[in-house]
Amino acid sequence: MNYKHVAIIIPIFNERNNILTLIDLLLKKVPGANIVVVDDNSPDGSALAIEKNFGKINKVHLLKGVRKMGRGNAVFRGFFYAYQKCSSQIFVEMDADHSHKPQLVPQLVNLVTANTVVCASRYLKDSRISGWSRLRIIFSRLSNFIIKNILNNPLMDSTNGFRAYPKKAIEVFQKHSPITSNYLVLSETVTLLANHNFKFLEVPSHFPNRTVGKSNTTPILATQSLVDLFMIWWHYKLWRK
Ligand SMILES: Nc1nc2c(ncn2[C@@H]2O[C@H](COP(=O)(O)OP(=O)(O)OP(=O)(O)O)[C@@H](O)[C@H]2O)c(=O)[nH]1
Ligand SMILES: [Mg+2]
Repeated sequence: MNYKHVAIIIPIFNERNNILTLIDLLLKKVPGANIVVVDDNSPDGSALAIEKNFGKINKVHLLKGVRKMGRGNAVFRGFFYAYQKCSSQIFVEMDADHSHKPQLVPQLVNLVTANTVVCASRYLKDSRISGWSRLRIIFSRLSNFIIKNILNNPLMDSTNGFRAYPKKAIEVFQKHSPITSNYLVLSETVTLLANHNFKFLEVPSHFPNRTVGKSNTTPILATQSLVDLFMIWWHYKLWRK
């Protein structure tokens, strides 16, 4: 199968020791797909490593930001680039740290329809998380429970950034810019697309914790997420009613 209609967007910040192996795997598991890596001027030289190793492969694209602007912001830059330059029909977002497995991409892509977004979930019966402390699992489940109830969100896991979107969803993002730009944007896009009558399909996934490189999640970003949740609720649930 050739996946030339697919664009895979990977936001990176200091992922030099993950991104090269991930691109290698994606070139094998999702042949023909455009791979769009969005780097925010990582101090560890991620961009240079990509240029050195994949500079001659025209399916691998590198977008360079000038400073760290958040995962969500990076993914949107990648979506809009792929929409314009690669004529893609299906848009996948995934992390670089190997918590999102490249072999699941074809399954996500094959289930997308014109108005269905397909989301890898860590909280279905056949899902699995490995390498997380009990505290982190409780924190993640609790966050999802709160988000689901406050935003009336249909997903069991709306904080996992491993999804495949149809082209129409990107057109919604172009018309209605999300108001958040970090991790909570994943919950915001669900709310935004649900308001535009999109459906969501969750598929079970295995989520191993990163073993290489450092987490970008900080206590400040976690606190920011609470503020973002309030902003999303205000903007989409209260203000728009
Ligand atoms: N371009 C860009 N990428 C980012 C930014 N923040 C995070 N990322 C990337 O977004 C993805 C998710 O970030 P992680 O650091 O893995 O966050 P996390 O999964 O909550 O944390 P871990 O569990 O420790 O992996 C990774 O590929 C990061 O490199 C950013 O500001 N800009
Ligand atoms: Mg991660």
